[in-house]
Amino acid sequence: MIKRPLAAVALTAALAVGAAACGGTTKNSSASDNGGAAATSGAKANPNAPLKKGLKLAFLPKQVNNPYETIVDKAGIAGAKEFGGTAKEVGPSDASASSQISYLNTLIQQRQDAILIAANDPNAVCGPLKQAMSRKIAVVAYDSDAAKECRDVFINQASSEEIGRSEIKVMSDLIGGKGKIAILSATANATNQNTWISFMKEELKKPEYSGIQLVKVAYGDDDDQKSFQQTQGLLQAYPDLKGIIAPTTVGIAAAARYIDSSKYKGKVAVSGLGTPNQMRKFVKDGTVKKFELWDPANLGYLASYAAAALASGQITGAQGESFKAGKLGSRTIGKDGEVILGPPTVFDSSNIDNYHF
Ligand code: RAM
Repeated sequence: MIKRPLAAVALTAALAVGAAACGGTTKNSSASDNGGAAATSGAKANPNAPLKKGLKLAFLPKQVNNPYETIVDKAGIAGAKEFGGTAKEVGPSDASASSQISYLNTLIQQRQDAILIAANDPNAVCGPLKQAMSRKIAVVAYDSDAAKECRDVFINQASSEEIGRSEIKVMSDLIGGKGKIAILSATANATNQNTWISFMKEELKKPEYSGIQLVKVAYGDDDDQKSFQQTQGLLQAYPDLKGIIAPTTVGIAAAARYIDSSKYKGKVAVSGLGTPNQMRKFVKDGTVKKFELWDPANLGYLASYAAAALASGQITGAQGESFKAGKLGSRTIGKDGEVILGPPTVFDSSNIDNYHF
């Protein structure tokens, strides 16, 4: 299971600050409590402002043909209906660094009230995002962050540190704390995967993992075929590999499919982040014992409400501000404009049939 104390401490601290913000204080934030432009421009939040009707929201995922992103955005679009807004999803079919820029330019021209982006690269999208903010378009990063100064808030699926560290813990359990492992990531620029991987590397420094050797980080670019081939390549280069961590739903499904039909089945552990629907078959046939994820639908829903709160002036993105996120209740903005959805769930054969996404 995921260790909780860190999140609990962070949450308690955030709630304490949030309570102050709810008491009617408006907050002029400084660069130290949030890099978001609205927050740093001195705009004032009005926690009692009603959500505006008819808000236009646009979701720009890493790529549109990724089942994970589809779940997130669909739920975000449904969420917008609850507060009388309209939302749509537009985006590229590949997750390369620059693939989102032309979409951003169009959304700015269309004068959307909010742009929600899962950034393929934290910096490549910065220019157009800053332009959007200068035109009073709220910018919400979700799933994969943009550079802090280029968005108002970041809706993170779970604590990045907890995700990274727990991936190592899970893999260590699966391989008995010994052997070579590799990481099969998404794209080389993805903010979310790179942050998780840096925490995985940190975790690996602990003495209890001294028997584990990370031999390679490979990139499948969140492309099914490329991820499959990269898995094959890893096993060719390291036939004695003991485990693959794929912190991407596309990567883990492709890695599991390769291992399932190869001579490495039962010898190489596959873990990481996956959707229960894509992983069910591999859990049932024993290829995958354990993996993790959060509820992607709740991520999109939370992002939608954050966008509406920003576009309505309820929040500016400053640390300590709170907003109501429909069925998810009140949420408070933490350090660096980050809002955390909650701890991930660990799936295995005992619980996977309780989840259908
Ligand atoms: C893939 C994407 C996404 C990530 C999930 C876990 O679908 O890379 O950004 O959050 O995996």
